[in-house]
Amino acid sequence: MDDCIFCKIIKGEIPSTKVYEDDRVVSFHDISPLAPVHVLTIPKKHIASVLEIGEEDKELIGHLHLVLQKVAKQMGVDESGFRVVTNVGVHGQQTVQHLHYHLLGGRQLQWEA
Ligand code: D5M
Repeated sequence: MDDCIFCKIIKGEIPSTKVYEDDRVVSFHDISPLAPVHVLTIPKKHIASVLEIGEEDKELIGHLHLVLQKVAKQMGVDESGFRVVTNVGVHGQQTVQHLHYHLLGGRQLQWEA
């Protein structure tokens, strides 16, 4: 997607601080961190949101979850705990239309829906 900011990050057209990358997934620091650890993990395939995940993406999404595990360990929050969030649509306050999972941790989180 030409005008997708996360596709541009994948292509290296926009700088990011990557913490993990493989052939299918990339993880990088959120530009506006809400917690001491705030990493975004995205599929390299452009999928707009959870609503757009297809049957053909099941293996990719499973792999992405294993990457979330790796990133949590790498960032040192696996023992203390963390949160994984993916926002969808207007009420979900999704601002970037490329599927992304926020990994938040490094402090006690509160639940505010
Ligand atoms: O979250 C979108 C998130 O994407 C939000 O927390 C800011 C982050 N963001 C936006 N642009 C960048 C760049 N260039 N680098 C890193 N992080 C970025 P949402 O769930 O859609 O509200």
